[in-house]
Amino acid sequence: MGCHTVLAMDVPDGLELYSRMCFLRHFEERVDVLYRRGLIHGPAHLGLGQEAIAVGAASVLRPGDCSLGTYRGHAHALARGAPPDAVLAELLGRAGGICQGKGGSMHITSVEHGYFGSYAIVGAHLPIACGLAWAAKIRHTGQVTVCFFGDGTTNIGAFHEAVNLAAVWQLPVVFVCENNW
Ligand SMILES: Cc1ncc(C[n+]2csc(CCOP(=O)(O)OP(=O)(O)O)c2C)c(N)n1
Repeated sequence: MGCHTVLAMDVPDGLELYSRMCFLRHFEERVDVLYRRGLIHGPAHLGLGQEAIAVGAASVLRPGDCSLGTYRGHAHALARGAPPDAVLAELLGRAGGICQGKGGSMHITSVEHGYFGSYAIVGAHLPIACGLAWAAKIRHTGQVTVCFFGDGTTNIGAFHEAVNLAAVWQLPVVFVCENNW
């Protein structure tokens, strides 16, 4: 798929984007309430204040494109179209959760929606993003991979290896640093 196709795609208007951001904000606020009540199994890392990154990036991704996030990944999964009830069920450890209740907050994944996972290990997903991008390149699929990471990732070896590989192999991957410091 050529660059012109991306530019011609139907990007939602500002009101729609704002509405999606508000949804993510309310979702995270409700998760916070549930966590404080002791109903969430394991940790729950919220993305409060980072909604625009998830919504903005997802708004220009096509259905076949790939994205990956950190353990702070609820919004990224939802922004790609993962069903909110299944994400919430996952946080509650229920069998109907998006990972059958076995992954929890830090491992929200929905390959079906192009979201190739949230990763608890800082920096672990950057080489995986390179792998997805490499597969797209050698198969000439035109898919783009977007990999979100926190600023704390930049002192991890895998970060340096991944960005170097991406540059040397000219991979169709975009690394997005969410600096919430
Ligand atoms: C390889 C590895 N080392 C250490 C940790 C422990 N750890 C969990 S969160 C975190 C800080 C990450 O900061 P940042 O990437 O800026 O993300 P933020 O939580 O601020 O969104 C660390 C060091 C980890 N999960 N993985």
